[in-house]
Amino acid sequence: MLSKLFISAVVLAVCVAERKFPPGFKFGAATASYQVEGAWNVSDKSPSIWDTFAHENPEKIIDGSSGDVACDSYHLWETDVALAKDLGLHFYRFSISWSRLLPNGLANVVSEDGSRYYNNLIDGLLENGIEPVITLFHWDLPQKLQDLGGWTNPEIAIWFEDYARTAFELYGDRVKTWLTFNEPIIICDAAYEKGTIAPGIASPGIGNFICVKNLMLAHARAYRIYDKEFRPKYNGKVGLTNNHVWYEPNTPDDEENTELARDLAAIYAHPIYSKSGGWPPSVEEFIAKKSKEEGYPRSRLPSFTQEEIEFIRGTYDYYGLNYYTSRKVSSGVPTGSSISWPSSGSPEIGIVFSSDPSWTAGYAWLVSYPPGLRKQMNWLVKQYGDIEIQILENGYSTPEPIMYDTSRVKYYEDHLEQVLLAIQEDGINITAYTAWSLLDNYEWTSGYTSRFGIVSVDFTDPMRKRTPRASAYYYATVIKNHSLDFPKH
Ligand code: GBH
Repeated sequence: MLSKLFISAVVLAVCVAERKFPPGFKFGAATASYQVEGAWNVSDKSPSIWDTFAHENPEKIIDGSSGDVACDSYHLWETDVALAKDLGLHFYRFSISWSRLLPNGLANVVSEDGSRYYNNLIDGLLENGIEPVITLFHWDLPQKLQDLGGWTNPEIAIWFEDYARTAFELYGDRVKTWLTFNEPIIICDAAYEKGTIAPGIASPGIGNFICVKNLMLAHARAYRIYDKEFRPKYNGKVGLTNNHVWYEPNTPDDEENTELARDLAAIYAHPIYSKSGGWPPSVEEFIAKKSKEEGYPRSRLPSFTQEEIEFIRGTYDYYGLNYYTSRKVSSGVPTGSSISWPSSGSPEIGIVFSSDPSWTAGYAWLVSYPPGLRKQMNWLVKQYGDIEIQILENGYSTPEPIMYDTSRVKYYEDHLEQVLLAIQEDGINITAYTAWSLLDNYEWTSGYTSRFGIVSVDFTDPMRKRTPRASAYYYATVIKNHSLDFPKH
């Protein structure tokens, strides 16, 4: 009798649990300072490289716009908190504008206005039962530091450490999840490839590699001061989030290049997450050989000292993953659009990217291939072992501000299904999922022409009216049921 009961209970649990998320799994949504805050010159805030870039190069932004006002979240943050609460979000991921908090870039002056703004936002979230998750750097470097070389000046690791310490001191008592960097691949690779995004410097194969070395050291410094000075009293987690495009070979002949493309993207992960530390060996070898052939006296990829390798290795409490799209890899010389990312290929490796006919074309670069998310996570676990993965961005855009956004609902459902498969079938330790974005916002060089929000924003309205879309209701229902299965009405 008892065993019969037990068996039916198990059967029932399996059926019911099928599309249920594990207890404690967290759902959130994300934004970034330059994309939502506006108030670009309020009080003592100094300009960031995106203020400069958008103001000086309107022709490089599809609609010639800037983030001067954006969603005006600097003034309307309470509305954002209320929306997050209505959605039932467990956490809200936002970023600090470095030049709003430290107008001088360096940590000698902390802006009263800036520190009050983030204090209010953090307290407002906590009062509503929403965890604040903070990104320290989501691309808006203080212009003053760019004038000194930005990410190509090795001193930036120290500037960043001081900035991070300021933020940990101010907010560490209430903020338990920190990201040092959002998508280093965009900060270094995309930024230096063609000069089409801030800071607008084209230095492919050189600037990007200097940038990643300094960025790795900056990350490690921030992590280590957290470890030493803040973890004992605050006990939070520090990591960063990488954007991965899942690559698949076009033909069996493209297998080797495809793995090299994955490794090349992992120069932003390997120094931190691998057991050995340092650059991925395949990449180190490949760039050294190429540099030699090109007549350089040394590799274009700067080396680390053994001390640096050890200083960076292991500086993480979780793996942050931003996943949007996938590409097929074949040999060839990339050409094509200068403002799209992922671009048409990798000139470094000599490969071109394409989509697969079976993958769903979305708006611009955003081809939807949900299994790519699961495959990417399996690849990461194979590389770095049994790491905790937090999905810190995933989302879909449309060119029009439609409210009944069925394509976005489908994108979310299909990707969440892959998250469940990765947890249930592959046993991957995924603890969080984040929708990009809570709001329509300033989509970098696409300006306001690409809408990622589950909540729409009317950019013609001085009050920037926010209206939840169908996808917001869908996401709220998933969160409430903690499952992809729920009664439909
Ligand atoms: C993420 O980037 C970012 O974290 C977020 O800020 C962004 O809004 C979101 O995803 C959606 O794009 O000027 O050539 O880079 C993902 C990578 C970066 C791809 C911006 C599209 C615009 C073209 N995206 N990029 S480009």
